[in-house]
Parts: sequence; C-alpha cells; structure tokens
Amino acid sequence: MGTAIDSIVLREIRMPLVHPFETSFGRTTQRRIILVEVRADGLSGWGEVTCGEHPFYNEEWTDSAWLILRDYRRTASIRGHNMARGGLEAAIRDLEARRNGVPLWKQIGGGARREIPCGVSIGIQDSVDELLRAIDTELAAGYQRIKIKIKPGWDVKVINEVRKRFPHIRLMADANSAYTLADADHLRQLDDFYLMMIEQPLGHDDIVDHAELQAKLATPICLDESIRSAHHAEQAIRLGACHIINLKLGRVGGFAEARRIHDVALKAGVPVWCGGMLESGIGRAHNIALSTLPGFVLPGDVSASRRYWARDIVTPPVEVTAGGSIVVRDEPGFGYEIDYEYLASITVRQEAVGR
Ligand code: OSB
Ligand code: MG
Repeated sequence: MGTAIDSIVLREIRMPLVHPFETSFGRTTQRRIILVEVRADGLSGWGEVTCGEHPFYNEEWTDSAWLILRDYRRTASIRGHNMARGGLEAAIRDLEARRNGVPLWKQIGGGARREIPCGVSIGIQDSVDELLRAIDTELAAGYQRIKIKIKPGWDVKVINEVRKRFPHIRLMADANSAYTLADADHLRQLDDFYLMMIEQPLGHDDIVDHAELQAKLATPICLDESIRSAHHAEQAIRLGACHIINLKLGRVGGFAEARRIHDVALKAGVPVWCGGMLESGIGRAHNIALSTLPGFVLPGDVSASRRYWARDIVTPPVEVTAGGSIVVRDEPGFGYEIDYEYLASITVRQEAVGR
C-alpha cells in the first residue's frame, strides 16, 4: 500500500447492543470495537476492526488487535491477525477514496449495483416462540432472507418449527463450527427444510471434512470461518467443500484479499455474500461498499443500524428500505458522516501510534 500516512490513531469504543446476540460460541451484550483513523494531507480515513471481545469466532479479540496495531507497523510481515490488519487496510482504502474524491465503492472497483439486498442473522433465543416472533419482526421490516444460528440442541426441531410457520421464506442456518463429521446423519435431517445453505457446520479451520460432509448433504454448504484467503477459497471450491462463500472483510484481512476471493469465486460460479460481525456504522459502511462487487448476488448479513444500536456513530444511520435493501451512497469515502460528539463520549482509550 503506497499511501504516505502522517499518523494513525487507535480508539476503543464501547457500544451496548440493543439485543444480546447469541451464537454457538457465546453471547455478546456489549461490543468493544477498535476504530483505526489514518491521517494524511489533512484528510482522515476510517477503518473498523471486526474481531469479537473474546477469541471464540477466530483467534483474535479486541485486546490482541490493539497490541498488533500499536506494536507492528509492517502488517505484511504479520501472520494471522487478519482483522487487525484489515481494520488498518480499510482505513487506508477509505483515505485513498477521499483523496480521489470518490466513494469507497468506486475506489475498490465496485458499483455493480446501487442497492444491496439485505438479510438478517438472528441469534439463538430462549424459546422457539421468541425466535418465531423475531423472524416475524424482521420479515415485516422487509428483510429478504432469514439466517438463524444453530447449535446441538437448537437445530432440527427448531428449524422444523420455523418452516411450519414460514414455509416460503428464504431461510438458512449458521452453526459457527458447532458440529463434527460424526454428526453427518443428524445434519442430513436439515435436507428436509430446503434451506438456502448451512453455514460453517464443522471446524473453524477445516476444509477437507466439509468436502466429505457436502457429499452427503443436498443442502449447499457455505463456508465462513474456514476461508481466510483466496488460496483457501480455491482449495475449498476444488475439493467441493462449499457451494457458497460468506465473505467478511476483517476475516480475510481487508479489501485486497476480499477482492481476490471474490474473483476466484466468480470465476468458479460460486456465489458470495457479505457477512457481518456486529459492526458499528463504519464497518457497516465498508461492508456496503464491498457488496457492490459483481459476485455479491445473495442477500448478506448487512442490516440496519437500529437492529444493533440505539444510536450509531454515523449519520444518517444505515437504513433499510421497505423492500429490504440498502441504497448505496455517493459521498466520498465510506459515505456517511461520523458523529464525533457521540464517538468521543463512548471512547474508552485512544492512542496515536505514529507511522
Ligand atoms: O458467523 O456470521 C457469523 C456475528 C458474530 C460473529 C460471527 C457471525 C455473526 C453473525 C451476525 O452472524 C452478523 C451480523 O448481524 O453482523
Ligand atoms: Mg457465520
């Protein structure tokens, strides 16, 4: 990245979620998010580190990302820690876009669509009734696809109930690595519910077992955690480990690698969609830009700010149309204004880390 940077400012913000979010690996009630501001020539570019508060989705967490970004300047030499590196990379891309006076989507070579189709990811609930109510709410808001989180004990029976109540909706399930190949027969029961896909059923770093499972399932497998690079995407597609890829900026280390994965998938005829990591408005805006690349043909997990935050750090907040899409903005950079006053009020630490 040849952009000359004057300084980098790290901030950690705390944002309480409107509703707790539960996956097979745990429950989140408050986010601890690192924002990266890169400054040059009187302009600022902004990035968001998308890791969780604990190393449960992948190996990174808020504090590891802070140390990586504070202590290592040459991110190309770092192995792993893609989300920390990706937060910085996204900030540089945003800065480049602002310097060129173009929207971020144009800077990264996107622009295939003016509206992003949106789905929602619904966490594990305390009861099936609550889940059905949550689905009702999201469908009424216009969302085009429902993803529900599953884990052993909250899977086949629950999806059966959802399908009885909503026979025609676009439905999928995300296991976040909660199963093993020994569960293949159990997972095969999901074939009865004509799901769009099952996301990351097996090991977070596995490709080979997913290929074996896919051979036993009619339901397409979508990989999330396992795809950290274009090389992984090539291997997974070659082995038949997935028919769909959930692409997340942070997980793959930024726009450059995301683009490479997108291109591999597009060439192979494998659809991609943009995943989410409970981002603030800044990360959300980057996801919107990414979703304008041509291969993003399925509704993503990028949804309205109000599903997560009572108040977002960007204005206007990210909003979804009655038809369940986000209209892409044309302002330079990531396209939204930062609410500096609110940002300052939720910042718990800030450090300039030079260059
Ligand atoms: O696996 O896609 C995932 C949230 C946190 C960690 C992992 C995942 C998720 C989601 C939520 O599914 C996506 C979102 O609404 O931002
Ligand atoms: Mg997932």
